[in-house]
Amino acid sequence: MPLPSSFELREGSLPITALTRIVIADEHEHDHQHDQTVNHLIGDVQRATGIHLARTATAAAGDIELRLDGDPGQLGPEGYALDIDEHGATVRAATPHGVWNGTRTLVQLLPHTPLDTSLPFAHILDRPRYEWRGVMLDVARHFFGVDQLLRFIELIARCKLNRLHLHLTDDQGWRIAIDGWPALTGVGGSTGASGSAGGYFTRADYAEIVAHAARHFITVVPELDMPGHTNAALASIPGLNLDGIAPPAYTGKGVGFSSLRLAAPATRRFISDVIGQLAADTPGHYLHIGGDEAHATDHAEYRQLVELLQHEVRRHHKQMVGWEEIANADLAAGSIVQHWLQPDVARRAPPDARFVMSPAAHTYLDMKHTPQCTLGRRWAGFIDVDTAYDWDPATLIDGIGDDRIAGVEAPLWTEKVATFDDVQHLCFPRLACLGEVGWTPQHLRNWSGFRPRLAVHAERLAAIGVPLYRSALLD
Ligand code: TNX
Repeated sequence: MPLPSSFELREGSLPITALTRIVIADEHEHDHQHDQTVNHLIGDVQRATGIHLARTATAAAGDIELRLDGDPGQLGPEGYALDIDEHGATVRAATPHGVWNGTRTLVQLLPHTPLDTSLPFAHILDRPRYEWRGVMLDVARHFFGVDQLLRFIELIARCKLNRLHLHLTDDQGWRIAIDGWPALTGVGGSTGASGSAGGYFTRADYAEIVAHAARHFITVVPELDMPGHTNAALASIPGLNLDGIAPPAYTGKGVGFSSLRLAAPATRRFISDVIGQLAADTPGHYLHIGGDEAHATDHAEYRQLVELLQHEVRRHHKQMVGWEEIANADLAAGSIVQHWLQPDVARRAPPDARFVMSPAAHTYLDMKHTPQCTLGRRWAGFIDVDTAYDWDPATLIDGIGDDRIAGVEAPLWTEKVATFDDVQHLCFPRLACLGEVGWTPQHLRNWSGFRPRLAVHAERLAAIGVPLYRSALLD
């Protein structure tokens, strides 16, 4: 999970014993990322088998070798080859990320039963369909803290997802401390949807999340939603309002009533400061500026504001990402448009823009699985695991095929999601469906082949205590 792009399983198996070692060549011993992958693998094998593997620099028969000498042309930045036979197991990739992906596959091949600690003979050559395989968590409507985010990162990594999009601000809350603007978190961070407690990340918290994500080869994509969805900022800073009067906090679940205004005295400095700090604190290439549902923003001013945001993002050498409505503005080359609802709006993007596909009817994790579910909403339809799986990103927008698609992402909006148990119930196992949509070639995917593999994946999640959704489709 997800299904590799090519593989062969053969008769026979390689025993993993207390004598098996993990081999990394001396010259890579100081590669920090590679080193973290080894430590992860040691921990995972120990959890699955009870055996603690030692590490060494020279391979002997039966060892597990991690090699960085893969062919970049064949494997790309994330691909790997995994060979398991009577001589041992070898993961070969061109990058540390590829080795990581290969070890994730290796761990899945362990039977996860205490009496059997062998790896089946296999030859796998694997690389993802898309470079962007993401999940979005809305920490603005309901706040979730650092510990919950660290756990979330570990769970999404199991689906070979590699982007964590954090929706950090909205009408109901502002969740990231910004130097020089203490009211953003002092006021805007103190509220949440439905009267929930609120909360926010300090810069150190954010750094901790980003670092944990990096250990799992996940890039954090932070979103500051502007110019709409800004009531929490407007309520914190009177100077963001034309009349200089801060509106009251908002704790409902409506959208489309708030807006930044170019003519308000603090707007330009605010935009420059919040983007500047987030760009400095974010090692990934992307900053998401929101841009959705700006129903309270005049059309011409919307374009000006998005273009100003784009200017700031580019000044800090980041790539701008925005919801599909940004296609109404004049987008620079390389912008990423996140499609969610209206293909006709998304396709206004210029020919050099690329797309992240988040079709609400297949990827919105705040939708109910079935009419019987108490948790979740209905507006985009019911999304059980088959619906989350059975769609092709290349058929959503006329004329937009894989050459223009960066990848896929599933958003979890949290107007009505109050606890981390609820987050997990809505995300799992649906995120495993998304993981395969983003990874596996379309012609190898079909629901009937996926179903039994998803059932095993769900059992493994349940075994580590994830309060996941039990779909009747997997019975
Ligand atoms: C639409 S999707 C929104 C969010 C809501 C969500 C609720 C998008 C870009 N905007 O503000 O939370 O619907 O499902």
